Amino acid sequence: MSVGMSNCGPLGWMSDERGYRYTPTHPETGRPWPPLPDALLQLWNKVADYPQPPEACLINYYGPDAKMGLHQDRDEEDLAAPVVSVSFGDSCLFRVGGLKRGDSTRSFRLNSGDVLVLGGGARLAFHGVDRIYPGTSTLLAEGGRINVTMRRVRRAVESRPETRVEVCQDR
Ligand SMILES: O=C(O)CCC(=O)C(=O)O
Repeated sequence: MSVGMSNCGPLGWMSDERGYRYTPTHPETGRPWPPLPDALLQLWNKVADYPQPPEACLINYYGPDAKMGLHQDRDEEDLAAPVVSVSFGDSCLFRVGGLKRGDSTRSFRLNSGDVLVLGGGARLAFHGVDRIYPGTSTLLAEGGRINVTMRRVRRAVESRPETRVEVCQDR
C-alpha cells in the first residue's frame, strides 16, 4: 500500500492478512490509540450534524507518488453518521463518484486546511485520491500530504424515553 496509516481515537482502522477491521489497540504495541485531539472533536461538532462524537480517526500519509484507489468507506455499522476529513500539506486531486463503482466521477483539488464531509446520500459514495501535487505546501517539513478521516463506527445505543409513572390524586 502506498499510503502510510495510523489512527487516533477509541478505535483504529487497520488491515492485515485477516482483512480490514477496527481495533481499540495498536496491533504491534497493544496500546490504545492516542485520543482524538480536541480541535478535531470541535470540528466534528461543527460540521457533522450528528449527536455522537467520532470513534475513529484514520491518519493517512501520502508521499509524492502515493494515491488511493476508488473505494467506499463501508466497514462501519453506523452509516447515518457522515465521514469528515481534513487535508494538511500538499494538495491532491480528489475524485468522488456515485454509489456504484462504474458511476461517473468528478475530481477537484483538496488543499491544506480543506474539510470534506461525505454524508447523507453521499456517505457511501466511491472516492479516492488520484495524485499528490508535490511542493504545493510548506506545512510539512518533509513534504507530502496528511489526511485525517473521522468516522463513527458502532451504532449508537438507541435512547429510550425513561419509563415514568406519575400519579396525582386528590385525597
Ligand atoms: O485522503 C483522502 O482525502 C481520502 C482518504 C480516504 O478515502 C480513506 O481513508 O478512506
